[in-house]
Amino acid sequence: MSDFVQRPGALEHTHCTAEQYRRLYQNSLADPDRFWLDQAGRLDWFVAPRTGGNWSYDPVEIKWFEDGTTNLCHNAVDRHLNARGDQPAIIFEPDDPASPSRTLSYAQLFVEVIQMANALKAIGVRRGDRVTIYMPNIVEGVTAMLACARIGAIHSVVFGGFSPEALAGRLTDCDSRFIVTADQAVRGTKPVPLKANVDAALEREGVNVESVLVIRHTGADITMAEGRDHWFHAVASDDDVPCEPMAAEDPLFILYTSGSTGKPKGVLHTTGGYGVWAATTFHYIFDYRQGETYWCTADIGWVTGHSYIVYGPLMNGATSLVFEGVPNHPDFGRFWDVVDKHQVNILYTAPTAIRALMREGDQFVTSRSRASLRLLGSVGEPINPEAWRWYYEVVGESRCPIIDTWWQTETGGCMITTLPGAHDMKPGSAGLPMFGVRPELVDAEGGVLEGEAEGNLCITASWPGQARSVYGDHERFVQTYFSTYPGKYFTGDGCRRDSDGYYWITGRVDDVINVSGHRMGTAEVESALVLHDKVAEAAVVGYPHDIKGQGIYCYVTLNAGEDGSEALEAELRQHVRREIGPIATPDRIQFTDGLPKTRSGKIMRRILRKVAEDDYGSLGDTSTLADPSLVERLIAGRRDS
Ligand code: 6R9
Repeated sequence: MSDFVQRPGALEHTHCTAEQYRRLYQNSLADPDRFWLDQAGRLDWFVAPRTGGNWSYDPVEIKWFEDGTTNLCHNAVDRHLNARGDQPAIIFEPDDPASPSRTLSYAQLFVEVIQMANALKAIGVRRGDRVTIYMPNIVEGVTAMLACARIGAIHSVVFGGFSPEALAGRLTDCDSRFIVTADQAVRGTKPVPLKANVDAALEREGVNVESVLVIRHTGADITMAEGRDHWFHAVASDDDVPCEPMAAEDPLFILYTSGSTGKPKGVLHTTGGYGVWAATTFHYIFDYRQGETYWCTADIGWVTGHSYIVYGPLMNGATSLVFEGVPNHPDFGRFWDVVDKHQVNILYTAPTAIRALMREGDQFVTSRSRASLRLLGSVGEPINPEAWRWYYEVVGESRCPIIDTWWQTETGGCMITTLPGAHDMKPGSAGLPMFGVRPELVDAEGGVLEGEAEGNLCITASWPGQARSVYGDHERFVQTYFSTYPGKYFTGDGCRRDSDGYYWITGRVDDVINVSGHRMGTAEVESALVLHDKVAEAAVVGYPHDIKGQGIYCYVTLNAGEDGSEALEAELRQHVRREIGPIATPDRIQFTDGLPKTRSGKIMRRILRKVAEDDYGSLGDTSTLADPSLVERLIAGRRDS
């Protein structure tokens, strides 16, 4: 097919040819239990599992390897001590390029994980407790996750860019009594007052935190509450802390993510299946070779950081680079400086970063060597072919394969991607299903579409890395993912399959928007807006944005007597940042005297999306609107704004 970009010939996959992929994929569908029990051999187990999958989508109950016991901290750290104790496990590159970077061998990582585990125990954490990690992207964030896994506590990492309000919601939802945080974060020289945010969150009603563990990172002045707050360095010790034997289905972590309705959901992942999925996908998809340096630019606050900064690479004994900074500080060449400085071989980043760097011109890239790069990855949102080509030709000089990995917080790890050096690529297409993944395209009525088709993407059989539930609300899990198309997991994404069987993700088909690779429920932004005392009603939609992929477009109606001024617009922007965090800052706010509703009062978002997109030719049927004349006023308002 003409749209193929052939894999660069010199870089054959070391473990898997296209033919082997076909065979393994077929095996994984023909006998999933046998296939996954084989793959489970990638991990050390206290008790090796003899059962593969035991799952049902109706009723929804998902288990993998249920008779096995293991510990993922052991698999990520301890098991490497004999064979590669002196090899680098983590390279830390700080925000400020003038500050020294740090390299931790597996032996040193072990020591720091033990210290963190002792600190957690000292502040009262026990097996099964939820521990909220609200940290910069630094080594201690990683060791906090691993220390939780070690002692059998459940980590809930909350991205350091979230507001006190958002943090409080995530603390109460899982009744977390412990927080690990730092005095401050810095991103591109901008300080983020993490500890002060924690203090503010703890004032909120319903928050029930006993102890806060504080890492001294920038040395900023902070207040410590006697009896509640503990400096890490004051309570850490080197006492031996053994790895708790965890049943495969014991929870490993909760990670909050946005859906189309209501507040964020605590997606729950368990130990054995998630571990096998993260280890296996990392092995095949990144084709890691011993001695290489691998860099995933995500933050540990997102699932990509969980699976592909921490668990996947470390379980494979890789060297994983942890970057605290941002792509544009001190200038737009920072990524390539880091690549050269640490001789990075594998780079995994997001389309939003690629587009932002592309816009600044090639000289930031070509002025750096990048000779070490061997493989490039993309994740988080659809990558437009133009950005793909730039990544491929300019960054990778047409010698590095690109993997465009489609997956979700709920899937635990990559689900659709080409294998580097094994498959030809198509710019804009994620590619082929991973082992064990059965994608299906369905139409709006649930009819299954065969062959070349476009529809809603479902997965029809469970895989080990699948989320098990929504923490504390299994019914919500069932409703959200298994009720639209009974008997199938519905991803929320639209997708096309071409005549070569390649999958092209077209984006969310629900009320989730993807802003710079961050998932956001439009309902979350709406709830934040209506909390403002001048706002009567709000409707939020996504619209195409050059850099962010999607921008946040807000339609706002005001209470009687209020006027939509520029000052109020700025105030509402600030208000949303305060309520959720900077990632939710509205790009455009349009004041309107009404929202387009049907006579039964349902907001017709289709119309709002079209107006936000500046696309008036295809507004569709507006006759069912209670006030059809409103559409003209919305369009006029869009043009004025
Ligand atoms: C890993 C992660 C999940 C949503 C997902 C989809 C979008 C992620 C993508 C992609 C097209 C890719 N998405 N990777 N779309 N191509 N390679 O991002 O998880 O934060 O839960 O977001 O992101 O829309 O449904 P999460």
